Amino acid sequence: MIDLRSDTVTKPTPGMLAAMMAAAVGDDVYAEDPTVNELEARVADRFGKEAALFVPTGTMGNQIAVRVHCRPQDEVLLEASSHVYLWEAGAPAALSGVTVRTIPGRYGVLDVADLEPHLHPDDMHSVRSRLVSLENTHNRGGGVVYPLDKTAAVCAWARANGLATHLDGARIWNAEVASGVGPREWARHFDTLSVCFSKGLGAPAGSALVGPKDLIAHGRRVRKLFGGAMRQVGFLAAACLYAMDRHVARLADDHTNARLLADAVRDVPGLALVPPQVETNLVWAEVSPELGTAKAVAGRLKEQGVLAAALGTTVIRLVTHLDVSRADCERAAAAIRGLVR
Ligand code: TLP
Repeated sequence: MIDLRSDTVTKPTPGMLAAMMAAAVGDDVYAEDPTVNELEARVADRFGKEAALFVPTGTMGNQIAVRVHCRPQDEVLLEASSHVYLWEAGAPAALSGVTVRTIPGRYGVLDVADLEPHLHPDDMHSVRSRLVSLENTHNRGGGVVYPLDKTAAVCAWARANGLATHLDGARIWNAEVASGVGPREWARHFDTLSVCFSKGLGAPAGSALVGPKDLIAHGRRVRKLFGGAMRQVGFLAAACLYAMDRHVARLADDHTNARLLADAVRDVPGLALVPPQVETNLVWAEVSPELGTAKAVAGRLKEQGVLAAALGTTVIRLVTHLDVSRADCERAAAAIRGLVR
């Protein structure tokens, strides 16, 4: 099976497993795991921030950020299809007593003009606008790189209005490779960012929340509260370090392979790429009724040995990653073209 459901499905490479086996570990709740400590220091430095916190998942990284930036009765402004809202199980309300204002964007991207009308006045009747959360690359937006000038403009607007800023950077590595813009240049606009080692970088688990020392110290207490304080977790941190050192540049191959899949999608009447251009490793396609439901299309691809994700009734997603080769993607492209009866 060629598994294109997500870049989360990868298995550790032999080199990564060897690094995990060789990791020095200790109890991270005592801050005594040397490999976790090294990862936190290295990831903070990479993104030009003071501190970082190792967390099991991207969801936890994002939700710790919501918790440290906001108090109950506060509101987060975010794009309507952002992961923080769409795929984190209602966590801002459930875990932090925070409401979310979802604002439709263009493939996940918001401009200042989209946000401006949603800033609440400082009035006891109103929810308090507190945090702007962006996502780069934007998953449901089709893997688009959030343009740097728009990132800068939105974050400057937020700061000028007393709002904190957070980036869901689960796939910031893909944005770096696709844009040529480095990690510090992306990160410097935000107070905090979360990054995932378990997506395109291929680690089995692990994310980090990165930001100023005081917020990360607060985040450490929240991580305990959320049940994410782990013990000898250097085995996972070793995989993350290995991934960060060796698996970033190769994302360019995933992007090339995704474009190959996109070309096949373009050849199928009844499938429409959304957005029409593929910038990174995510290929989203709208399925028209003449071809059937998304589930039916995924089912037909599966018969040909290709796993696609049916995410909704009319949309499928194909994701390239470390565990699919060029040859696999060529086979998958042939299966996609085979959808034309
Ligand atoms: N995304 C997963 C699913 O949850 C949809 C996927 O297969 O793409 N931010 C972004 C932008 C993400 O895409 C994801 C995972 C997360 C955060 C959450 O990461 P985890 O799964 O580690 O909690």
